[in-house]
Amino acid sequence: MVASQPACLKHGGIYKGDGVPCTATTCEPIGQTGACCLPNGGGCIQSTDADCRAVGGAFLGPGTPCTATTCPNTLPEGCCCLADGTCIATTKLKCDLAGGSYAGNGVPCSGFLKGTQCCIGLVGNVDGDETGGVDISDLSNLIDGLYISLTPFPCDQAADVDNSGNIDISDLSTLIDFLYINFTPLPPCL
Ligand SMILES: [Ca+2]
Ligand SMILES: [Ca+2]
Repeated sequence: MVASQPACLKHGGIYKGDGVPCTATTCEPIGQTGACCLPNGGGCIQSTDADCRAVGGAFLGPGTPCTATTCPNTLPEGCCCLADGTCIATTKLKCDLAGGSYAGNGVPCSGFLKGTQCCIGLVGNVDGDETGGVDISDLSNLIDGLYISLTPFPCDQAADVDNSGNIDISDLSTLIDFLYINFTPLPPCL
């Protein structure tokens, strides 16, 4: 609507300038989402103009879609597990924006991980047995997966015993410490 600047601000509006006419595109609906190109080639998310600017992105306009070619993504991807338990391959930035837990660049979402929260309660059930118990069979499974057969773990989150984001010798020492040395309790699943 056309109004004076004080009248506009009084009603919480955004004053576009003296003499600027109202056309179909003058005023964008406040809070409407559209495509947002993330900085540094981070790809596209759907967000409001304000949220997009808050992360340094470029807002393409309300109602614009994110397609495969809307904004190029040149950043590495890895598995991101969301609060609802679904795991998707995406970038760390997008994962952080979605409040997810990023497993690391290049870490795949295994078939077991995808769509399920495979690590429930505490980490350490490396062999993924249904009881969830942590014992010597989890230790041998971890050694086997790390150094012998290199078989993928049924649940990477559970095998990341120190919650560091990757699976390596420090998970082995953490598990040995828990089972046989200091019995330090294992951390909760991320
Ligand atoms: Ca087990
Ligand atoms: Ca680890």
